[in-house]
Amino acid sequence: MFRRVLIANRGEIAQRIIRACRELSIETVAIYSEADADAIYLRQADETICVGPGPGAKSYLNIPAIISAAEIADVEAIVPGYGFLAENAHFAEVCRSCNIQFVGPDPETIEALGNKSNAREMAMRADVPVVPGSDGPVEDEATALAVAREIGYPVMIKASSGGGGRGMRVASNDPSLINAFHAARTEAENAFGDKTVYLEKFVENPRHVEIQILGDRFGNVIHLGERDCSVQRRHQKLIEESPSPALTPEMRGKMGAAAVRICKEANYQNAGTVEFLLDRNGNFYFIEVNARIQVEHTVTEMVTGIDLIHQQLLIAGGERLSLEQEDVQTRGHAIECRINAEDPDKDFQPSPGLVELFVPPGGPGVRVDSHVYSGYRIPPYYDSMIAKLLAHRADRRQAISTMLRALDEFVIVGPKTTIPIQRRILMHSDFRSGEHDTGFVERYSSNLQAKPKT
Ligand code: MV4
Repeated sequence: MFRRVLIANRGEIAQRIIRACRELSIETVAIYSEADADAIYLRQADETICVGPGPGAKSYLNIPAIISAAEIADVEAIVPGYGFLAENAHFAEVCRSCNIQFVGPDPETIEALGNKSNAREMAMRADVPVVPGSDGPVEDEATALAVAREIGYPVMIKASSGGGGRGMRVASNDPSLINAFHAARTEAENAFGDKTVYLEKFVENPRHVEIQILGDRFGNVIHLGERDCSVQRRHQKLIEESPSPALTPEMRGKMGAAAVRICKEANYQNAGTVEFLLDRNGNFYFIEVNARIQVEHTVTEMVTGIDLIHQQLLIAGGERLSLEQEDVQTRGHAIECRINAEDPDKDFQPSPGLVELFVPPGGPGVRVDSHVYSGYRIPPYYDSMIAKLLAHRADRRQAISTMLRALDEFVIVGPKTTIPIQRRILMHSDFRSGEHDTGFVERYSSNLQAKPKT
């Protein structure tokens, strides 16, 4: 196993990785920006190195500074967490050329899956259901029209280099498709430096269900069940849960097996997530692979009892998976609320600054992953998530009830947070019955706003 690793991240995930390393007796080197000098994870790491000023581009995305820190601190591996450099194939390649183990998939795999059109083709080769659409990229207007006529409107135009909701457009007829095709290409060229797009049939108000995967260096791949992430707003997840209230055991088995097949096709190593859309009729379709640990990995940890960061480190260290598919058993129901420093009544406008008081909930069935403390100042440069609150109970109804209790108990004085809207979502009949889809928050956003005081 590694003796010493560098953590190329900040906030709660840096702390999460340090906790896992401690348990495995791995020394940790934390990096930080000038804006994070008072971060709590710096006290938990064995060594700390400043890599630049506040803005992410100058610090947590600054490859030469991070690699220099890794060389100076003499680490064997770099753990990227999520965001920043976690899915940067070039960074993984630089790590390799410096003889530093990147704790994630190979650069080739990151690259292959980062191209969504290519990932779609890999899925088809692995006999994984994809949304009806183009065979690979669509290079011209005539081909786009021909594909649309074959699969039927509405269609979605997606940037190959997009993902996570960026670079997508819907078209409902020939003229709007011609328009959207050119607009999408221009937008993709500007955003990603790659104007390649592909076409899919548009699935209206799908559910978002994803499968957690682990793959080792010996070709073993297992799945750890699903997470339902249908409660989101503008592609920002607000609540995740496992198991999905929309899956039958039969669908779960099929989706898990499909996710394992595409990961084997991609020679996938380390922890990853295979994302699917689920339609009203119970059909599921592959959309993309996230080649990293995700924010919501904690939900899977709760129901499986498996520490995913331990697994990442063990796999990257060259160990064989100690678990077989049959060893993965889930217990009960877990829900996660992402507590963001945002004002849900002001269009989720970020609300950084001083946290005067921070008293997280506790008690039976509750887990809080957070880097925030009373007196902490939330820097304006990074994403606004300040805590992940999880409830784990025997069934969904009890998990909701424990989550509501924990949300009420949470004291955060200073910034505005998403706690009030999460409370209202958990009280909503569509959520409670498990019938919600990815359109839920936007559809009900007016009902989910705070009641004006009279
Ligand atoms: C779609 C779709 C409907 N039809 N593809 C958005 C994020 C990216 N991962 C894929 N996304 C979608 N792809 C087809 N063919 C609808 C979405 C989508 C969505 C997907 C998952 C979670 C939330 C979403 C919100 C809006 C749209």
